[in-house]
Amino acid sequence: MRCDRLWKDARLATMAGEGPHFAKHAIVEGGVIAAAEGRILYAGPAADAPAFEAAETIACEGRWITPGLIDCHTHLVHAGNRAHEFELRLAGASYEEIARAGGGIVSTMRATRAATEAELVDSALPRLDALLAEGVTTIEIKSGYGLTRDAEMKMLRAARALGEARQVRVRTTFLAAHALPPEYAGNSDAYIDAVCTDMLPAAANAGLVDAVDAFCEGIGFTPAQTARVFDAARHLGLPVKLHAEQLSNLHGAQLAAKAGALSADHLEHLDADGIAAMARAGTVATLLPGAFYFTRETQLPPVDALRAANVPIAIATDCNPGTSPLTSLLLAMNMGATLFRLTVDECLAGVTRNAARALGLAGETGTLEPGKSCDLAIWSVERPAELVYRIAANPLHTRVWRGLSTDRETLA
Ligand code: DI6
Ligand code: FE
Repeated sequence: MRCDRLWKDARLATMAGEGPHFAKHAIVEGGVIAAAEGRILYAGPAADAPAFEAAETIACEGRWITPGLIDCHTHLVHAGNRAHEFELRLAGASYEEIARAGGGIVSTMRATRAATEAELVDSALPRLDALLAEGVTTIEIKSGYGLTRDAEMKMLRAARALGEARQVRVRTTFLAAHALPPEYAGNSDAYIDAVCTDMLPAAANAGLVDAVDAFCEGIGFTPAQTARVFDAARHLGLPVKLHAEQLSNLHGAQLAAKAGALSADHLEHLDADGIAAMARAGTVATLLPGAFYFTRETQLPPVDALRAANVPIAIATDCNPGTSPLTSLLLAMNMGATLFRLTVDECLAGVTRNAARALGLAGETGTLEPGKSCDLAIWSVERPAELVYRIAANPLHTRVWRGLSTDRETLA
């Protein structure tokens, strides 16, 4: 059988199959992967492989191959930074106090509105490159710092442009319901009107929106307002996700699950009813340990209960200037294990198969299976646990996106 490329002498963590995400059947010693036209033809034991005639063969010398990593929750596109607020917090101010005093998300909004699309792309590229250098092949990028129709669309165009500038799959998420812009002070329902009837339809009609998100929180929007945003998304045929139960329990996860959400994210204050609703709907629980760490949160997400209910768990960086200025998905995995007591298997599934599902991409990427995009991360490690165990180390050997090695581009 002919193929374009063949990776041989590899050890595979395919992340495929049912049940425990990283069980024995997902591990292949003496593995090969064959790809043609950017798709996986075969990933499994060399002993069982068809006789491939490859245009190019790559010797992996026993290295481990995982699916390319997926960062399924980021606010990668934004202008400026919030180092000053970090200093205020070190001096004792809380995130909510800073937000209520006109800082927080609104301060990034001002900088983002003032930036051109090209400036947004330029400032996001080093963050994107840091993630790609760790084997990320798919990334979600949210709007939410423009908070006008044009500024939100500018952010989403910048996100799309990042996907052109680098060899990476970008999924955009419309998050205009992130914070109340000052021009609507005291009138949040009118802002939600604008989000639902003007901003979202315009961005969606321009092809800029892959999913719709909101910040359901005391300092964000109410469940009723969130439900209106979800209705508008449904009318446009767009999937939804939600920032839920980060600072308090407004039962956002239940609302999201009832709307068939791809994911509910953060979830420190999630309760049993929320977990049951997510389990019924198949909604992914995206945990964001970088935000937990950076805000010095003490309320842990209910990991044991999520596990018991078989809710799929994803892990993401939440890369944003206010609560998670983090551009390492490997460190997010380490934090997921250290802070949330996730297992190595859960951490790996959280940045591959379950992250794909959180983006509606389960059929496209996230496991090493025939038919999927040939997105690979090839690692110089002895065992996959090293990917989770090390702090600020990067054992990536080669990143492969759609069958093409991109190591020279991203690591040069
Ligand atoms: N939750 C978060 O952690 C980020 N957004 C959200 O809804 C914070 C965004 C920021 O502070 O800039
Ligand atoms: Fe976020």
